[in-house]
Amino acid sequence: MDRRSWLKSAALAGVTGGLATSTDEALAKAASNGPLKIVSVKVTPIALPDPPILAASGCHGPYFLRNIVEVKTDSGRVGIGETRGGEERRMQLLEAAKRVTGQDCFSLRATREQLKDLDNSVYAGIELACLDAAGKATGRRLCDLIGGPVRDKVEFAAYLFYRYAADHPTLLKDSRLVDDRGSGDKALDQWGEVRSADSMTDMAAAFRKKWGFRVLKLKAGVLPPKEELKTMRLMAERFGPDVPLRIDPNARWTIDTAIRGVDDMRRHEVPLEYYEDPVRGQKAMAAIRDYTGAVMSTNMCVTEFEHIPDAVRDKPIDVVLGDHHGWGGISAFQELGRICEIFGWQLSQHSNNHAGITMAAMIHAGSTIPQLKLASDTHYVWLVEGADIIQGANLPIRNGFMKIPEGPGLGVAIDPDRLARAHEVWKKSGMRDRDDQTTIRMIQPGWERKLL
Ligand code: GKR
Ligand code: MG
Repeated sequence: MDRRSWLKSAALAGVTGGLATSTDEALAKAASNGPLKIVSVKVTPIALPDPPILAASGCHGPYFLRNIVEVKTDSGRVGIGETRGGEERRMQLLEAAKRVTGQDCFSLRATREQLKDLDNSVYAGIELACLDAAGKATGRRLCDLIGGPVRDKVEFAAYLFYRYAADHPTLLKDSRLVDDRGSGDKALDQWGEVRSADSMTDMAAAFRKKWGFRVLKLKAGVLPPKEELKTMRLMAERFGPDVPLRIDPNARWTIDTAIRGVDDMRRHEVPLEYYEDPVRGQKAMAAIRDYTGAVMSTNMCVTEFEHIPDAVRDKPIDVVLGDHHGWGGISAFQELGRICEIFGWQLSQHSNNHAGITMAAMIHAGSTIPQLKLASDTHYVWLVEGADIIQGANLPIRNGFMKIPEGPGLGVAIDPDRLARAHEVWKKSGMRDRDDQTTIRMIQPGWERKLL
């Protein structure tokens, strides 16, 4: 066989071992393309429907805000990313877009340096879109590009919020509301009002039935602490010792309440997995930890690398809830895993409201971090079916786990019509920043974030 015919047959058979795969072809194509240069970055602010869930900050408004990033490359491939919403961040993303145009999607260390004066979540959105583009160019999943998975599915916890009914009459009059939700069958969702220990325990049972969650996290700092502790008690009684419980008052409790909280949960044998930010600041957290011996976790007092030296000295925590948006990208979240291991901290994953792109990113990231042994948080259960901006149905949660999406890059794609709709809602609603206080004051005039 002459050289020319051999090359032809080798190409047909696939030079790596007999079988031509689409991955081989994609790799060969990508290699011949050279660097994956960014030619433009599009930033689309969106607003997605949010039910009136309650937290220490008040009540969620009719929509939550996100920024969607699309990185177009010289290969014609577009990488997608999602990051935190809000005007300041959007402006910073536009600045980042200028700076990274002309960069190589694979040169992420350099890009991180270039954006380090901006909010961490800005780099996180750009990094994600570059990784997605790189995955598409090489035919590999995003998790494969960042070290490869150590697990093929990631566990999530039920994220339980007290709440008003989606068709609360006052909230339906909110002038920011621009979709056709109404009452009864037309309500955004059918969970109804959940503002007591009994109704929360029932909702927790329904969450377990629907999504199979093993671990339950109660968002506290909302009702009088007595009622929230009663909720923990009732959930412990209903689900037994094998269902770990978490409680997160988002620093709205006094030191005294937090200490009494531990006593109460111990007395009633609540299987508390960790006590998340009952009080504000490392010193106060350290005092509770020292006095009660409770396992303490945070997404409030250790939220960036600069907070770690003080935390090592003062010992406020046992668990860090990492978040690739807040810590500065998936690479930073992976680095955090290593640091946690060094200091004997456990790692969990924090969530704010998000769409399917972030959901996919959280699964890819979580799959690659060996230290992430605790179930992650996600608000995704609150995103009603059909509202997401990705193609197809919401990503499935089965038995509390989410599988790594298949396909190159993130494994999810934007639905252009849904993205346009969400952007239109952003425009018309006029919402530009999260403001839970305004919403709660519609129902509870004069509401203040007082310590409980
Ligand atoms: O969505 O209201 C909320 C949460 O309270 C969120 O803002 C927190 O950042 O989920 C977060 C937490 O664990 O503290
Ligand atoms: Mg928290």
